[in-house]
Amino acid sequence: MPGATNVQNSQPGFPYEAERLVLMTGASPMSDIIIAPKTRIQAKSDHPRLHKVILVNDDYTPREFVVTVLKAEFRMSEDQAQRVMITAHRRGVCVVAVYTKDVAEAKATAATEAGRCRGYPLLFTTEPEE
Ligand code: TYC
Repeated sequence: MPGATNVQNSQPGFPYEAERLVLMTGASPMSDIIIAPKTRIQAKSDHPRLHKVILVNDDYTPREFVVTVLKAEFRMSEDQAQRVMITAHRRGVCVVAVYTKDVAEAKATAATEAGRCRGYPLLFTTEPEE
């Protein structure tokens, strides 16, 4: 189209926002008006947000079982697992580790399931890091 302006940015994923962008391009007014919707294209980040796995305290799961699950599912040493368990026990929650979203969710589910298999209400949750 003669005189038209290309509103697409050549960089893929470039964050682009327009209220209502009107480009007048030629003699016939109606057909040459381009209205771009208000849009924001979010670039896929090179560093996707990491997600925390959080251990939640309860009154029933034995301490030693919590330690066993932490060692098995999160590859912690006895000492690390003891510290994380006792922090959750005292404060209510403790961050266990951070992973990509998929890995964090899979590990939290597997660790919660390990408790459930034994009839314990042991709970691991996930949340995105700031
Ligand atoms: N509070 C539990 C008890 O006294 C032990 C425990 C610690 C359970 C941490 C869960 O996330 C937890 N047996």
